[in-house]
Amino acid sequence: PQTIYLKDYAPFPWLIDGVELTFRLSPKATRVTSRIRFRPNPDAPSGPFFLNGETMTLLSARIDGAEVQPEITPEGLTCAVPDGPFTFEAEVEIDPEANTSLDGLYRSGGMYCTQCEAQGFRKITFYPDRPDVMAVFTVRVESEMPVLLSNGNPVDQGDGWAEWHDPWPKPAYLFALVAGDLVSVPGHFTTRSGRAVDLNIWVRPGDEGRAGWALESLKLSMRWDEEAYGREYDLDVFNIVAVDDFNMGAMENKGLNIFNSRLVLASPETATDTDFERIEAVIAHEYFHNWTGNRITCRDWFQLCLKEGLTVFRDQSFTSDVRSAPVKRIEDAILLRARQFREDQGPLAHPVRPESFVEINNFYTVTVYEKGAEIVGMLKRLVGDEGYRAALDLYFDRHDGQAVTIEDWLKVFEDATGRDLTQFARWYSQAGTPHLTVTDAFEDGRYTLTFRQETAPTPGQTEKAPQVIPIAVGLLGANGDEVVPTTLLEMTEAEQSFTFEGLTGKPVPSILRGFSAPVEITRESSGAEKAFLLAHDTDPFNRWEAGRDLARATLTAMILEDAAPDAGWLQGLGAVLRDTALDPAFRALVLALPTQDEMAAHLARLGHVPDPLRIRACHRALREAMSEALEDSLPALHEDAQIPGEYSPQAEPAGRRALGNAALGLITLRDGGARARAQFETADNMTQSIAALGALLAIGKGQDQLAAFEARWSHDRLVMDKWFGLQIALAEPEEAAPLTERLTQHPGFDVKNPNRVRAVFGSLSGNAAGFHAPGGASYALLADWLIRLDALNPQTASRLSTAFDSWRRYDETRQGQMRAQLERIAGTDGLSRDLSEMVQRMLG
Ligand code: DPP
Ligand code: ZN
Repeated sequence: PQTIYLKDYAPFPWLIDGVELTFRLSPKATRVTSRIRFRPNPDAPSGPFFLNGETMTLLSARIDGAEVQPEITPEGLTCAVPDGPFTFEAEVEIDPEANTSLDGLYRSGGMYCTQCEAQGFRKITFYPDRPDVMAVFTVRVESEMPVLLSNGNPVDQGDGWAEWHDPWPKPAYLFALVAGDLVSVPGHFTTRSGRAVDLNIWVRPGDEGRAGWALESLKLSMRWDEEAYGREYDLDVFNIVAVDDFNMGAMENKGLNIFNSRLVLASPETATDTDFERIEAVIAHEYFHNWTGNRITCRDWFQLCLKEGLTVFRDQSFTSDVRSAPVKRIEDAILLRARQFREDQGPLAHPVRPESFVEINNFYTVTVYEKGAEIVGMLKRLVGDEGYRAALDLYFDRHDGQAVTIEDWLKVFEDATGRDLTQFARWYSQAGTPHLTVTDAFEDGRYTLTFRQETAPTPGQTEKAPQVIPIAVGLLGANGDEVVPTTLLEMTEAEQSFTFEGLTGKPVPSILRGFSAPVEITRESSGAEKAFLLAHDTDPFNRWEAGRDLARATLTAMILEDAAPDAGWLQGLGAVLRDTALDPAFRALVLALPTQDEMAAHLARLGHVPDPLRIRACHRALREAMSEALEDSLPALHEDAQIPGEYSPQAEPAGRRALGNAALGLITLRDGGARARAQFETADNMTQSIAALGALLAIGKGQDQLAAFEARWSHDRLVMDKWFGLQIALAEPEEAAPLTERLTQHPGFDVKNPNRVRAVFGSLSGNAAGFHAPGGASYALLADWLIRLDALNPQTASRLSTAFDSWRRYDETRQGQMRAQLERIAGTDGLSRDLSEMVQRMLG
């Protein structure tokens, strides 16, 4: 397979004045006719006329009405064309039924739908399938299906057909079409300038009762984008369709978002609080793409973070505003560290803007998305709220209707604020997590903090240059008062000191408040200082962070030195838990330990070879110690979460349930499961039900409840994903592989449904001790299924293969076992470009 390089970018030699498409839908033989008006691009060097096109049959082609015979390759067609403007027409046949890749036009549960990002449109018709070619589309759909949708506004419809017109020029990756037996949950929104917009959430008949939350979330997002960014919606309709078989979470097609049904459908009985929050955030995310992604798009796929980093940052800000900002920040930091720092530590590390790829679908990563969002957050911190708003206004003014680059993005910040971002731009080009080492000194009322930054080598990048790191710092006095409020230090050198004058005593520093940069930090400080911050820090993030550091330190000591759990930390934890002035959601986060995988990463960073079974045992022992030490506080926390009346997924009750269920998990370690069984029996919502089931499974009980759960929910795909996933995630180490294998024989297992496959195999690799259980059975099982899945759905196979990316962390035996599986996959005939690129990089 060919490697594509950022440095080779060249514009397409033609512009498109209009695209007309007609679809005659048929399960195995859909006809697509296209009429595309090309004209030479005055800003591009001339070149051959090449249109992407794969897995389709060309029936006929014409240029300006005259039949032509293009040359066809597996990648597309070339053809001689006139010097000036011309019209290209083609008729092709495609087979949606046979399309198990879920990329292009395919069938899901009897409906037709599309997924074109990044390069699915080339499976639909011959076209310059690249984001910098933007065009106005008119689409006619012919089908006996009752609901026929495409992008933009409806033009007209009749029996068996419908026509749509999207007035906004867009790249092909934002094209969408849906045809199915669907019903809508309708709504209305009036934009601030008075445009009336019809909203529809389209679902399968029977699911209407589960779409209300998505609709409310959409309205909330539309209003928020007007208020926070001054961005209004720009069409007469906004449609969202829920689809069961979908590789991604959701897709921002212009005016016709297509969603994985798990991110649309929710009712109290079927979805957890976390599901509700996630739906709200993803609805917002896709909606926000209407401006950041659609109106302004990416010049090429190397610029993916331009739209994704910014749009993630926007959805994070939205969630902070409509829920709790400190809680959201902590949740985002947990995710970033667990997944993005892990990616940075291994063979898949890459810059937020990569410089080459084989398969672009392999770069929809936590680095591009989450670290990309962190970069936007740092920019905002550096230029301030007003500077940020001015830069964004300039971005929308200057680039509306264009396909642009990270350079264009940074330039608007430079022009709007006068700041030079040359060094800052390294955040986009340099891979890896910067590591800060901090020391301090106090003399004569002067307090000095000294930082050293270092980034470990990553594949293809051995030398790292210093980055601009915004470090928010506050100083606390001995009595807990804040003597210096939060101050933003801007680090630009490899080593740099900052001094605070006029202090009466040596302060306690609170460093990297609000997680002001996506870096790791090492500071030799006493447990007493952390305990002090856990009790007193005015910055909620660092208060949580202090507790997290202590938890990690005590776990590390237990693992490496057989130490007893740290009594001081347990005491501090108790004080936080009982502090009713603190948000319950925050307290729940303080109660959560670093995951076993994070502990493995942490030990590896310290130069140890992690033993997953030992980590699991110590993790368990620490939870038992927590259960005992906090015994007096836990029941009240659990009882406070039994909220009478109608269920609400809003932040406040959800936070109480999060804390109550964290308490339940600990109580269950000592009460034999009595409380959890009672909760399972009486639960009237999924949050309570699944938490009780999880608490029981975690102590090796709950088999009856598991059976009852299955009996109740076997008809419901989304709920059954939880059933499949939870038992694998919580299986005993030696049970994980055999249980997973048995569940693949379950009648409800469907290798063609990505949600089900992820529920099963994502949970296997998420069960750290189970995945790494001695003997390597889990490795072999996952590899078997990756090979099988790859033949059907390369994108999902490739994504799941990242379970192996930490293989070099482990002992020789495990390394050998994992490497053997990676090599077995690599040696498989006919492997997809997706999976082969991933295994090659991991073997690297
Ligand atoms: N639909 C995916 C997302 O919104 C890819 N654009 O992130
Ligand atoms: Zn996105």
